[in-house]
Amino acid sequence: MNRSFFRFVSLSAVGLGLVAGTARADLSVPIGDLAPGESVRLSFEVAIEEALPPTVTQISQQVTATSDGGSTLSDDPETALADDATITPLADVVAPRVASILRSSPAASPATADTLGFRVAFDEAVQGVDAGDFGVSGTTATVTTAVDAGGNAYDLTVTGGDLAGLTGTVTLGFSGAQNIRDLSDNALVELTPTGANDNFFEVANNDAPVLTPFDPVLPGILSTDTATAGLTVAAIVGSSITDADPGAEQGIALFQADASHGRWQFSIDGGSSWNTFAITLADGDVLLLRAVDRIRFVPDGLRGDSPTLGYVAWDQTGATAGLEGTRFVPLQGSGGSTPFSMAYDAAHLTVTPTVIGTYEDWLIANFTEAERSQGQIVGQDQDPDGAGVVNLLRFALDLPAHGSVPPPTTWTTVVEAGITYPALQFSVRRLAPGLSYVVESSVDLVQWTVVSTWYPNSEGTVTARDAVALGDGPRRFLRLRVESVSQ
Ligand SMILES: [Ca+2]
Ligand SMILES: [Ca+2]
Ligand SMILES: [Ca+2]
Ligand SMILES: [Ca+2]
Repeated sequence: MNRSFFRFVSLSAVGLGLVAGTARADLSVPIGDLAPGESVRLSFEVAIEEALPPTVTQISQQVTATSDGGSTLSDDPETALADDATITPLADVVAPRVASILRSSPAASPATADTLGFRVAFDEAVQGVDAGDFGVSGTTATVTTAVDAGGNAYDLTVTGGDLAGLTGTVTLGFSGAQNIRDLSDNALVELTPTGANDNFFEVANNDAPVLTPFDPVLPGILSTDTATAGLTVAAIVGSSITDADPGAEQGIALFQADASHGRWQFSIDGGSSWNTFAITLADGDVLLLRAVDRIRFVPDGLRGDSPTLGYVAWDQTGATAGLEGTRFVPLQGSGGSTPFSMAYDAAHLTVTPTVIGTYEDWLIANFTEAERSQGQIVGQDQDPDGAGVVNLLRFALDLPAHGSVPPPTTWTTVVEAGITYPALQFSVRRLAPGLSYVVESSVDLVQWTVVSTWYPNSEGTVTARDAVALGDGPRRFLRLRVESVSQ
């Protein structure tokens, strides 16, 4: 077997004695274990320094192991050397190799560290090693330092970029610009380690976003505002979301978006195209939207509404990155290193009806959302202002919703076929399903008889005459009763 063998041997180290004209040297060169019959070739380059001009003689010896543990030299061992000759080894022609890549700080993966350390070892002394010889993937962090650790090994530090907020895999490799070479200038070509290759970390460095709920109230719209530009998520959440990670992205994960008289839509292309969606808590999944994405409510064109949006904060990290506009099923945990905040918030929108058709619409048009949540204020039989007129009458007779009101009915007379009747005149709603107006008469204020029943009409007023002509019979009383059947 022939083995390449290179070793620097200084003349003094091997005690080469020189005499004029002829030099003999006894070289003791460790060559490892040779089995009997194996051989190894020793090659030296001999520089004759004092000759003019200098001459160089190559000395090459074939050493063959013998059965008694000794060796024989198969080539002529004697070569003439000039006085004061020095011997230098032949150039190293073997490229260096990567011996191993190991995790050094922290020592194991997965990890939660903002700075990662690798130790890269080579099989021989190398030169030209610096941070620029390496690169990492899976992160925008970089190899910032490469420190000689001795033993042909270097300690690399990976830090910066998104690493402090990253949940994912960070893998170390060599950069295309690496120019590592051994001490004889043989370039590092083969980049796969001959030994261990622990060249990656799984990191869970993301800090979940933190949402501080503030019950945002969105700018109100009319029931005819069916093609608005909506709002960006950023405009909805304001400054309610923070994130400990550098350069963190913002977004929301909607878990509730409901409405009674219209539909929610979102756009992930700045409002060029809109997608209708509905989410309720029971769905158990979320719709992911970035800060730049838009949300709008499309009313049914007629009726008022109080639609709401429920959401947690979403930092767009990990497996959810790039999933804006899609359902992420399911929402797997929140807080910790997840992309979702622990806290949730609810945004409220009021759609004011342009035609009041129902008692609910009338409430929306005249009471705040906070007031509408209190039955003692907005109940049909409530009189929150103490004006002697309950809400249902204010609604049915188209009276002001607040404060004192004029008498809701007025006396008049109606002449039919030459006969004059007393009559009640009052306002009615133009459109109010379920609402009716009943005029009743009595002679004793105890027994009441229905005279006529009326419904909302396009005129907005009703003149209801009595059944008995003016001046006939005993004194009579008329009254108006409003009935409401919820729709
Ligand atoms: Ca080499
Ligand atoms: Ca370099
Ligand atoms: Ca972090
Ligand atoms: Ca984060």
